[in-house]
Amino acid sequence: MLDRRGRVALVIVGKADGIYIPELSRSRMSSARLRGLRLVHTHLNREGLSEEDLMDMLFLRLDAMVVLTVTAEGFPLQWQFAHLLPPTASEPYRVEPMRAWSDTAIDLAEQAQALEEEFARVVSDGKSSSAENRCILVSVSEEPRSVQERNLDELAELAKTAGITVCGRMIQRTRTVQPRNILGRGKMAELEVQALAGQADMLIFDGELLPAQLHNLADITERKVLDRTQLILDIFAQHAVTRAGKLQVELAQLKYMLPRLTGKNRAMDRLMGGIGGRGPGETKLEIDRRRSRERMARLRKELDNLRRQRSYVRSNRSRNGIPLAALVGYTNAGKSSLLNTLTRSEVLAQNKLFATLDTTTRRLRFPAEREIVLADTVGFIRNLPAELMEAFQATLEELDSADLLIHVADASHTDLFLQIASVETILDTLNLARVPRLLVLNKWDLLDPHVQAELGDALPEALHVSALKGTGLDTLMKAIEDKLLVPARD
Ligand SMILES: Nc1nc2c(ncn2[C@@H]2O[C@H](COP(=O)(O)OP(=O)(O)OP(=O)(O)O)[C@@H](O)[C@H]2O)c(=O)[nH]1
Ligand SMILES: [Mg+2]
Repeated sequence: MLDRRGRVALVIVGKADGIYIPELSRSRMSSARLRGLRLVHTHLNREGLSEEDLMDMLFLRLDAMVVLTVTAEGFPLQWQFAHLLPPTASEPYRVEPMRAWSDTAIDLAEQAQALEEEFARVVSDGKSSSAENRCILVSVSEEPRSVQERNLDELAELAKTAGITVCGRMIQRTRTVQPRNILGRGKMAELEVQALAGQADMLIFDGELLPAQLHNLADITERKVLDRTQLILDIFAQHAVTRAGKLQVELAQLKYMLPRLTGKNRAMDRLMGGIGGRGPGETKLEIDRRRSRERMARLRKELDNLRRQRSYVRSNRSRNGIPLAALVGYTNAGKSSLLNTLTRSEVLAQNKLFATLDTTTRRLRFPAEREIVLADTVGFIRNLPAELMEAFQATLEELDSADLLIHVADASHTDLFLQIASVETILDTLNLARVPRLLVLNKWDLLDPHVQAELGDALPEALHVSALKGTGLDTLMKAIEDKLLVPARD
């Protein structure tokens, strides 16, 4: 490896069929820069640059990849080089023709310099600022393409919520997802090219990567690799407000990290930090496994204490005989908005996923001096990561004592039925199927009349409201009253 001044930076001794390149310093890495190193190596046959060589150049962002071929006696024969091209070019790199070994009238350092200036110009022309996180979304699965597309739509929403700009997608459909290498090297190279073109510093995989998959990805690419679970955890970490919320998220993050903390791989440092190294509480995510376990035990204990306090509050309330209705539903369905509209409150409601993490309760008054307690809860999402499910068990336990679940769904969402089904599945897993339930189709204001009619037919028992416009609330109040207050009235 030679640096720009032609000094030897590293000597690597390999075998006839390959060399192992150690992890290189990342000091120069930014989307506008090359590595500042070129790799000059020999091929013991007469073949020029191989596919493998080009991929190494790509993954390591080398200034250039140079090969020298030799005769059977070991004398120099020909040489060839390749270099990356700026993101605006139609191809990721250029492979120059073979030259006689004595033809050295090319200044590779000068050329790398020029190329880097070109990179910098393209980057500053693009809308990306250096502080911004940019990602490529990746789906590798056995599901049909349409399902993968839909999953990536949701992943894109999650990325947006986490403050990450999506600049590309890649979908790979396979018969079986490999437990060690989620993508073949060829596909990885394609992904790297896309990332280069989009100046993405992050690759976000849909679903949950197995520890081995994550390690192997980190071995190949220098970009940050995340999966859906980590992304969701990161959003939760950003949004957690209360002590309990923060503890729960930290516990979930540790649970996710623990099996992945195995590698000696230096690349793991890069993976474990989450987006921009955000982690809640006191935890440094690089801490070792033993300390993680201790910390988890302490978190569990503290959460238990909080839970006991809460159940005390709960039993107090039930003694007063005030019924409890809980708003549940898919994230972003409009639960908080509905709580605000019904109770004239100002709970945070945002067009973001998981705006609400902590349960908030408000009194909701009915005519004739009657009232109930209305609770806003954390939103659900399909394939809720197991770590979160467990961590949020405590919050969701509140639902246990609910007398009524008001299932709020976003009627304007293309995945309405899927979202309703996911929520029902989650309620089942939480053993809440027995609690009386109302289905409320929210955002009714956004629908065309013919869609309204269709939905009316498809879900005849559902109520139609707009939390934003305040329509349908009388009917909803009446339905709540019927379910909760009528039996007591005589
Ligand atoms: N057009 C329209 N938009 C709505 C309606 N209700 C809520 N929204 C919007 O939908 C977005 C999400 O609303 P929230 O109330 O935060 O949803 P949530 O279910 O509490 O979401 P999380 O707490 O993030 O799970 C916000 O941008 C609201 O303004 C409605 O009836 N009509
Ligand atoms: Mg909310």
